[in-house]
Parts: sequence; C-alpha cells; structure tokens
Amino acid sequence: MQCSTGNSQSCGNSNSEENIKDDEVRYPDGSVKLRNPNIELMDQDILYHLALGSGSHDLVEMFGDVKFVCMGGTPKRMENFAHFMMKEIGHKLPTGTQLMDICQYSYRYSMYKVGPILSVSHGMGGPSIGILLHEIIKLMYHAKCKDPIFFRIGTCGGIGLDGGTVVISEDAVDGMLNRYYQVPILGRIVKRPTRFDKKLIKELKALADPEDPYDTVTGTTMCADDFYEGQGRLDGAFCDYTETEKMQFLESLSANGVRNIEMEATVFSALTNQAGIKAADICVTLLDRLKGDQVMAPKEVLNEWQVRPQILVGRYIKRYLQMKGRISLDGHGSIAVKSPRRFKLVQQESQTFD
Ligand code: R2B
Ligand code: URA
Repeated sequence: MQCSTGNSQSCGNSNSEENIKDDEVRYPDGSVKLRNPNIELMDQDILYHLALGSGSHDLVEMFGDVKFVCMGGTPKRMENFAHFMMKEIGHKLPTGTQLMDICQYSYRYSMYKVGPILSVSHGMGGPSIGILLHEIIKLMYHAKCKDPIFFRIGTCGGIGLDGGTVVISEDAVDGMLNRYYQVPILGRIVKRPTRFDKKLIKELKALADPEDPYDTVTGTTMCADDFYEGQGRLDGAFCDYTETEKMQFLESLSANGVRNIEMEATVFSALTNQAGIKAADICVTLLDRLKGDQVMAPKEVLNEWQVRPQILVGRYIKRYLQMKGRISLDGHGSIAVKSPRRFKLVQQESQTFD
C-alpha cells in the first residue's frame, strides 16, 4: 500500500483543482463566493437539511456575523459545545431566553449559534457531513460571512496512542491511503484533494498547554467509510480476515504516519479546500487500536475525553476574539472597543492570528 501524492486525479477525467484561486472563492470584502453559477440565478435556495432558505429567512441578519463553524458528530455534543463557548467568551443571552436548535424542524442536524460561533452536528460518515458542508458553505455565501473558519471536533481510534489523546489532522487519507476524496459525479469518478490549512494546524498545536493532563499530537488521519471492517475491526457482524492481517494493516498505517482513524476527514478537508475555507479536524482517541477494537472506557471517562478537542478549539476562538478586541481579556462579558486596530496596538500582543 502506498500513499498517493497530493495531486488531484480521476480516471482520465479530472475536474478537481490543485490550486484554488482567491478570487474564485472570495469577494473583495472577504465574503464567501460560491463556485456554482446556478445558485445566484435561483429565485430562492432552500437549504433543505437545515430547514432554512434564502427566500424564507433573512440569512444575513441571522448569520452574517458568523466567523467560526464548529462541527461534531452528535447533537448533544454540539449543544454542550455551544454552552461551553458561551461561558468561554462571556456571551450573554437576553434575560428569559435560551439557546435553541435553529435546525430543529429539519430533524436531521442540530445547530446552535453563540455570537460569531455556529455549533452544528454532522452525523456519522462522509455522506452525512458532505450534505451538511454543501448547505453550510451555501449558508456562508447567502449570509455574506467573511473568511469563516471551520473546525471538526470529533472522536476517533488512535494508532499507538493512549485513549484520551488529542489528534490534530495534518492530512486526510482514505482507506487506500489516497490523499483525495473520491466521488462519482455524472457517472465519472472525481477526485478532490484533501488538504488542511498548515498555519491553522500550527496555531492549534501551539495552544496545547504543557500542563494539559493528556498529549496533543499531529499526524495523518485515515478516514474510513465504515466503523467495523473499514477500520480493520474483528468485532463487526462480518470478518473475513485474521487478527494477524488486521495487525499488519494497522502497523502499515502507522508506518505511513497515520495516527488516528475516523469517518469524515477526507470529505471535510476536500470540500472546505474546494471552497477555499480554512479548516481543521481535531479528534480525541477513544482507544488504541493496536490494543483492541471495543470502546470500553466508562461513560464518564468518555465524556471527559470528548471535551478535550472542544477545549483546544475554545482556546483558539477565545484568543482570536481577544486579538480582534471583540471580547475582554479575562473572557467575562464584552468591553466597548472604539477602534479594534488601536485596541490591538494597546494590547501589545504578538500578531499570531490574522
Ligand atoms: C468517529 O466516531 C463516529 C463513529 O463512532 C464517526 O462519526 C467518527 O468519525
Ligand atoms: N470513531 C471511529 O470512527 N473509530 C473509532 O475507533 C472510534 C471512534
């Protein structure tokens, strides 16, 4: 098995791009430009799986200030993350109101908004996160959001890593170690390169605290289309390979730099890359796959582990908003900033974030 290069390829009919040009994906003011000419010709665009629409909702009013889109598998985790971020950035709701699931009538995904942060559930696997990404990217366009940043905060199996380790994906590969997301379109296989933003990865890694009681590492993520056979487990309803073959496979992954296995990384990185949106995938390992297949840690432990990627992303967002003068340095309540530029100068902070 070999890692393919980052080149986009298809069966002689590639339509995927190597380098996305800025003016293809951004208007001069930084707002998201769609790479689909059909959308602006439509009378209205119904974002069916979000239960939102450009004709029915004032999307600029509702979402125009969104800067961060955070995605994770389950509705509950993303509701918890919204509450966590509310505390982190000192976001206060008007008295007598509470966070609500904006997509409750879709019965598909859940979405919460906390100031400039959207917290959305994506379900399991490539097709589910793929549908969500199409509609969220269109939402960014309709709402005229400027240079949004996407995070996936998820769970995974580690390769030679203890349970509870946080993994920031450097690359995403499929089950054949290809660095692209392969999708049949109009009867042809289209291969879209998987790529994460290198600077964002570095900034996130720098926010891991040496005092954290767990490791935060970077590495290649294998994205499988299945939890059982697709991830070389012995405990699915079917298994036509031996334990030795399974271990050889996992060892070969490790030799190729793969540090974790999950089920969304290729689609997430390929579609955000295609849209010119900065993105990062941060997952916590629920077990070391070199030691077993079953997720056996007690519920309370799993719950504590699941918060770890949220803490890292929370640090990033909080720091970003502080640097922009949009929240106070102690994170409690907003402060009145007259000039963000001067505020930044007064803070005398290093310019890590753009
Ligand atoms: C991690 O966990 C889920 C499977 O249990 C899947 O969504 C993933 O990527
Ligand atoms: N999610 C996965 O996809 N695989 C694991 O092993 C654990 C969580």
